[in-house]
Amino acid sequence: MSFFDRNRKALIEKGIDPARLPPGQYSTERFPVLHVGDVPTFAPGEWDLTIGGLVDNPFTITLDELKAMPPVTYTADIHCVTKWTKFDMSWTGVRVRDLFDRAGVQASATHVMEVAEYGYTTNLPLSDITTDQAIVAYAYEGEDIEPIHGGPVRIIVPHLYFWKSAKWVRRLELRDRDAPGFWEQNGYSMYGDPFREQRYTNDR
Ligand SMILES: Nc1nc2c(c(=O)[nH]1)N[C@H]1C(S)=C(S)[C@@H](COP(=O)(O)O)O[C@H]1N2
Ligand SMILES: [Mo]
Repeated sequence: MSFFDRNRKALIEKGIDPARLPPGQYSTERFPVLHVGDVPTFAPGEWDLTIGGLVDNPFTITLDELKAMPPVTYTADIHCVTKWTKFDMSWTGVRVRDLFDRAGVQASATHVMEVAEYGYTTNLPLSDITTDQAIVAYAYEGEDIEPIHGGPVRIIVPHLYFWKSAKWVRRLELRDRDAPGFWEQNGYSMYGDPFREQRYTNDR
């Protein structure tokens, strides 16, 4: 039996529905750290987030202002394209769609580019970042997100592979067409649905 088969079997023994594990993934209790480049440090008050592009009222929000908005907390399973899945991760933040409502999204907007510190980018359809669970997250398991995991603030879009959740996010840009972000320019899927195993550019 392969490592993956044993891992799936262990889930059943633990009473976890193995259907929660997407094809080609294994479950881990660890929280791996994955990113390109250095971990940025932000002085208190330095981090902010801009909502821009095809919106009527672009604005920039500080961490204090973000934390003053109505928060949501939920648990979700996170799937990384490097094949790890971690179940029941608890995230707290503000719905991206609440920020977009304040900005007034123009009718022509169809896609969003997440832009992070040091220029990491990732693209997704507008409808995927305006779900109930798509948040600008500032807490993990009730604590501030550690810098290595994207703190002070990262995106969480749990239904897509984790590279679609930018750490150290600084800008959300509304656009009228799709364009590849960092990993998407380097061979990864424009969409990235774990349950359809859309890892690479031509996976359908
Ligand atoms: N800014 C930034 N965000 C990023 C990345 C990155 O390199 N830079 N890597 C992505 C990838 S590939 C993954 S799997 C997750 C990893 O998040 P973690 O380190 O908290 O597990 O962050 C995503 N967000
Ligand atoms: Mo990843």
